[in-house]
Amino acid sequence: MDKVQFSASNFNYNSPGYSTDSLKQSIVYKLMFIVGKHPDVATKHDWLNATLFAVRDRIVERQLNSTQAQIDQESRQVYYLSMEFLMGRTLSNVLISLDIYNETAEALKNIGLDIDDIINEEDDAGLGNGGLGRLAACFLDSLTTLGLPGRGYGIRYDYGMFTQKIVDGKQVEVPDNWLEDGNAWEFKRHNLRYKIHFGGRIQHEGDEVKWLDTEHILACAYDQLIPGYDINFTNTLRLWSAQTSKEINLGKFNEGDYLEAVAEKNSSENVSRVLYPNDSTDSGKELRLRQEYFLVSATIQDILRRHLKLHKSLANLHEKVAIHLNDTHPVLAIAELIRILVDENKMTFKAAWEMTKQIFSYTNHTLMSEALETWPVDTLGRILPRHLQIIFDINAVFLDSVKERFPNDLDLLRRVSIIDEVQGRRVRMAWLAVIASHKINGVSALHSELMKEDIFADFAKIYPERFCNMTNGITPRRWIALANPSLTEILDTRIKGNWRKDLSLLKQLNSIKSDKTLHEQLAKSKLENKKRLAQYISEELNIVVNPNSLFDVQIKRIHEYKRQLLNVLHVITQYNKIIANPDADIVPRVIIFAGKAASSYYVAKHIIHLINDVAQVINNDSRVHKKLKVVFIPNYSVSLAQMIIPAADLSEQISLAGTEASGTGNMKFALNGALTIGTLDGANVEMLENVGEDNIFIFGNTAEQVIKLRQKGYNPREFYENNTKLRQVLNQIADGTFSPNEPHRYRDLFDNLVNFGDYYQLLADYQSYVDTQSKVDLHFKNQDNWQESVVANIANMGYFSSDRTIEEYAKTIWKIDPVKL
Ligand code: B1N
Repeated sequence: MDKVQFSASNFNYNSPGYSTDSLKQSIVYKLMFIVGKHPDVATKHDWLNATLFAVRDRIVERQLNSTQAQIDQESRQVYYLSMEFLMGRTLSNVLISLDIYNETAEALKNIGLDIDDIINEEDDAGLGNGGLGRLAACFLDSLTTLGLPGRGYGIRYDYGMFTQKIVDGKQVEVPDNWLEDGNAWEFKRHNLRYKIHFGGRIQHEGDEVKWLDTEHILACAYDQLIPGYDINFTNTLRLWSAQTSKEINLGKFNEGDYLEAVAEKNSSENVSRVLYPNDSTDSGKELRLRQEYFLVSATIQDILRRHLKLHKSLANLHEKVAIHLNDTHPVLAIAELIRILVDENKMTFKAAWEMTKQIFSYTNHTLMSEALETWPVDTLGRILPRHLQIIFDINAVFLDSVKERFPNDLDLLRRVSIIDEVQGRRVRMAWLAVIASHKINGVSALHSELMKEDIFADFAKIYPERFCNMTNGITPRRWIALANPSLTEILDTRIKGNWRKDLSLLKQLNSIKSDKTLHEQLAKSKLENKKRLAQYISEELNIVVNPNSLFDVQIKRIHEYKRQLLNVLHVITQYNKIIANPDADIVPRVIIFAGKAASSYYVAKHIIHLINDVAQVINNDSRVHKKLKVVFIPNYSVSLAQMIIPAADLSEQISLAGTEASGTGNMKFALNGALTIGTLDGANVEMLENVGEDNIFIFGNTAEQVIKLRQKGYNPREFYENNTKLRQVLNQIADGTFSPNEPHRYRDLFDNLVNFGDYYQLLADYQSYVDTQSKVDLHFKNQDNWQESVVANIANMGYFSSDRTIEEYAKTIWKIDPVKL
């Protein structure tokens, strides 16, 4: 589109102000002239949208200035490609970033509205499954707060992560229509649309390759501004939405085939319809492959368009562009970049390949084989024939280089080939990512080590210099300043300097770790947060819990490797103990669970059912009244996490050692003053190093012991037979104690543990877990000691700020510098 020419001197406007009065004016103005409602008839949601519009106005100027600064400085940029961005709510976060929370609260109050009501009216942007998607969101916050130039690219799913309802104890999935009432935060970029091709065939014409007879759809850009904290800088999260390409439709329409035209419209727009609800597993569905290609094709086209606009040539692309792959999901970006460079820009394959290797980097988020993406050669060849060809070309060049360095090692070639010939010819996406990336990182120290010993062992020998570790982190803005106002107040009075921007400042607390007033303040803050949660539980679930009990919390996706079932074994053990000794001096506990199960994951759903059944029996047993309560909070989300985490005393991080790549919930809990009970898995290992062994409860086998046990032949039945209490608990699960109407309901779970190998070794870790839980009780009984540990946790967790993580990425992987403002 042509640019309009005008004289800058004619261009006058008033920047919107930040005072209560100015905010109030804007909000009412937006309500009337943008939302189109009179204040007398406006709903809460109308007011929310009006407030979002008003606040958005206040960062647009920053956005324009930030973009201009990047253009002027010709900054090298990072593009973070992710199928998931789990952003949660926007309004409250922006108010914190701009430091206008109080002014806005006052403005709304003057209008007659309560800010909490308006904030809570906002739907979470739930465009992610769990840790991987939330990490991407924390990273954008840190990138921008550090003034680093970058952009997130993802998909604007019409339906995010499903809403979880619990009906008769079972999970029921309900669509999450998060855009139903509009999304006032986004800018639709009407002029930014790219064609995305699928299918067709390849034709060779001399040296040239043509991809012909494809069908195509359009990707439309929607931008969300990402404000940095206390900095005049923003970045953008660009999300793609699928639209039917007009040409296809009109053709059909002219033939008068209205119904077919509409049907086709629906099917191609399906690409951005819904987020796949699998966490740490590969869905293997064709639509998912189309989604992945849709994201990367639009993104690569957009990156190249921008680069050409600024630099007029692609020769320096690798100097200006760093592309990061958040797991293998966007890995087709590699083939797409080569395709565009070679087929559309006439670069040689060799030149394009050399450039590509300098541009890409890749994060691996899991070692579990069921999560590693592979696509049948046939499927990939049918949907993306040219890309398959390019992948074969990459593989050939790579295998040649391996042959040269390791002659006569046929087995090595077979193992590192991108094409797996053993399981029916499949493309191994992780191999492609490793071969094309100059840096490959794991997400915790342990995970990064295991990565080199385990799935990428061969590659670690071929490319040792590529492998590194970037321990995950979380943003203190959302996870402390926003989620925990009372702790924020304590930190603001106790800490010199702004800990929101430099979380290592929390170390100052170490010098006052025995300060009794500090202990009292922390205990008071925790109790406040627990009361807030208790009220929510009572209103939503009609369960009364005592805020003075120990709040023992496990909230995360439901997955066998995370071992919610081990927690349940402890709950039942505790239940039996109270019944056996009614007068024993027991620390009252509320055990809180939350988390979604993938809709197709039977065992995980069954575990949710069991938790609810156990809760039903225990909560209605007057013998344990006041000493034990079990609560499953439905529909876990970012917003719920913001309420639950600050209310926790104990954080359950009990995955089988060697299975949880990092975890990030573990960090959020500790920073909010919960103590951790956990295995030596993922980032727990580094948390132990930071907070010290007196302030964390570690139990169970190490990753090494887990492997040894598996090798020597693990027999869970031995544990069942030799441990009376464990046997009792397992028998209760099997005999219907918690499902009297259907006594065999959980027989399969029992069999998995006792008779079918107990893959995640719950029984091996059971006794160690139960003993360690007793140590927790003992520690909790002495509140002075407990509070000292709380301080030690808060004080020494600064390392786990995502600002630190992003600084490391920026320096060692992306090679980007802050924009000068
Ligand atoms: O990524 C998080 C880690 O903290 C967690 O330990 C890890 O489990 C999580 C396929 C995944 N790994 N793999 C996934 C998600 C969706 C999907 O379709 C895999 N998520 C993780 C952040 O590093």
